[in-house]
Amino acid sequence: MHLRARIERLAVLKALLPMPCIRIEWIPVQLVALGLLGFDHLQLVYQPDDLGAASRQDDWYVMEGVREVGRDGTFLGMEGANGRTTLAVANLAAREALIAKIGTPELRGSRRLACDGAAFGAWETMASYARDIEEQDYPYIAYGLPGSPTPTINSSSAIASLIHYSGLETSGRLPFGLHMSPGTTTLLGTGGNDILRIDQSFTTLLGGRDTDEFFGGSDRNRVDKFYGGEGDDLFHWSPGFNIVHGGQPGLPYAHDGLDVMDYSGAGTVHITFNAIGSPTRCRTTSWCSPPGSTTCSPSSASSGTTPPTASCLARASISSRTTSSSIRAALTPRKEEEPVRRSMCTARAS
Ligand SMILES: [Ca+2]
Ligand SMILES: [Ca+2]
Ligand SMILES: [Ca+2]
Repeated sequence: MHLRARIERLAVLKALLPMPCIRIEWIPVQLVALGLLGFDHLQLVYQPDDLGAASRQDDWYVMEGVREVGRDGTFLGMEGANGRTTLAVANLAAREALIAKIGTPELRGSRRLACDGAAFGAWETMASYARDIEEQDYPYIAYGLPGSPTPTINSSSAIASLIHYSGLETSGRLPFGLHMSPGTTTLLGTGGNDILRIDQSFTTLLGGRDTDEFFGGSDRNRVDKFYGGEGDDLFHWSPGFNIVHGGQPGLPYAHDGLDVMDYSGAGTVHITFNAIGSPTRCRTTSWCSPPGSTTCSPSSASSGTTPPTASCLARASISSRTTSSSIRAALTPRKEEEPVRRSMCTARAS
């Protein structure tokens, strides 16, 4: 047999072999009892082989973010984080009863993200990160307005984060027929040290536990949001109006850590305090001493009423650059037993 004929035959045989696939799908939220705002709910499924798709969905594995109501609040949980939960088990139904509950893959706009020998490894990686997200106790926030201090943290955020960590080249593929599903631009950090960057895919970054470092984007017209979570986190300034929170919504201030805002190279930085918030919760190290150096010294220059109870620490390096930046740091209360109220520090570099 000629070489070319052999190659063509091998290609045909390969096409006939069952290949594992990772798919992304959507389900209207009313079907998963979320009942919030009419958004669609994303899920990832692992199809052990790509043959007989519609009839064998009972055995497909599923991973999805879920809304968990606990005594201390509402949190983002992960269903199927073991990587071996089937659609039948997750939905407590099989065959026709399962179709009646969640429809067929076609009705869910099922779309392949990966369909090759690497799919299993990518799925295992996703499951590992799903367990990490499950342990983070991120607050579940169905929708936060783009310019508000509130992030969107929902099931779509979990799915987008898992795809990011899997390393799959998905080019932002979403299920066919998806309606509204906010949260896909939120990246959830891990329980370890993370270096997180704003890019074309993510405009909201959450560090979670441990020491995390954040880098912003260059688009001045977009509001980027950063939330350090627990631990001592470091934020680098970036152009435009951004929201920087050393902790995250609902996190007791005592768990926040000592977070640092680095304005090196930003130009002149002006820091003001929100008169509505309690000024006793903000101390700002705002001015470099002497000007032009990168050494910061404690100051209460902005309001004259700022006792030294550290919550946001800004490093300002005065240079000849004229880049402007406006950054708001929303801070949660220091005392754990206090209700969640924010005091604000607003920093403007010009
Ligand atoms: Ca982290
Ligand atoms: Ca952190
Ligand atoms: Ca922190």
